[in-house]
Amino acid sequence: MKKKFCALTMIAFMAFSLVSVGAINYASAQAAERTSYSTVVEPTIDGMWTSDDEWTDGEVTTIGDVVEFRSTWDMGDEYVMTRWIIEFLSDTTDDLADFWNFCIDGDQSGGTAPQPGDFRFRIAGHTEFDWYEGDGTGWTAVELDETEIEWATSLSASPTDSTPHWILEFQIPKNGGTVQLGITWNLGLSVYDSSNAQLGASTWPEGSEGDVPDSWGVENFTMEQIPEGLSFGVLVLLSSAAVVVATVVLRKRSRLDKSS
Ligand SMILES: [Ca+2]
Ligand SMILES: [Ca+2]
Ligand SMILES: [Ca+2]
Repeated sequence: MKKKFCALTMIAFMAFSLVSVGAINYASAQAAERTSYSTVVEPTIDGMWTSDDEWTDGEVTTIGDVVEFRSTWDMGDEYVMTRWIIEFLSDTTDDLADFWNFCIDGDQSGGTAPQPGDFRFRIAGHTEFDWYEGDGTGWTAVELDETEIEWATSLSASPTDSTPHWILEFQIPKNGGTVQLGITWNLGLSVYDSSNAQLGASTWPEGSEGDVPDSWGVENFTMEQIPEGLSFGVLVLLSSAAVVVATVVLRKRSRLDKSS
């Protein structure tokens, strides 16, 4: 009788684990995708919200309450352009060791290490800019034409947060310039505030690693402009719901793991 009970418990546990793993994968896959909508207001790349409506055409993606970023895309004069604003809400201090890392896997080939054709740019101290390309095992610094990217940072207030914080704006051609970055990207973002070292680097997708393309998220793009209903509040609610689902499942799993 005891054996039968144990077997039934084991089967129930395995079934629940399968459901739980499925739920976690679903939740994290949802959290690791975003969409770039068509540009409505072409931004001025000056490292700040130049006008109140400058970035209301981009879907908001968050890293906790630390970072908010948006992107749009359009057919530029020569190339397909993507334009970005990344607001590092919790970094209000100018430190040499602060950094922004932006990793691009333009053919969505993934991998456990950066591959040739994967690119990363890194801005250290909000002023030093470097390009890197994957070499199959890590990142190698490469000289790319400086016109490849237009970027600017500033420590300024914005409609997102009236406390001055670091803001990065940039625009890159996706299918032109000195490298072909690719049209649909997997990407990884990490930012670091050296005045808040205990927080570590904040990454999108959360928990991703800059050196592991398999852990990066997907950026879809659409010809559509951002739907009016897709407001900031809706996005926050959706992402909060995903976190709650993942947390509940993880908690249930860990309780079961402990009891098994
Ligand atoms: Ca601007
Ligand atoms: Ca800082
Ligand atoms: Ca790749």
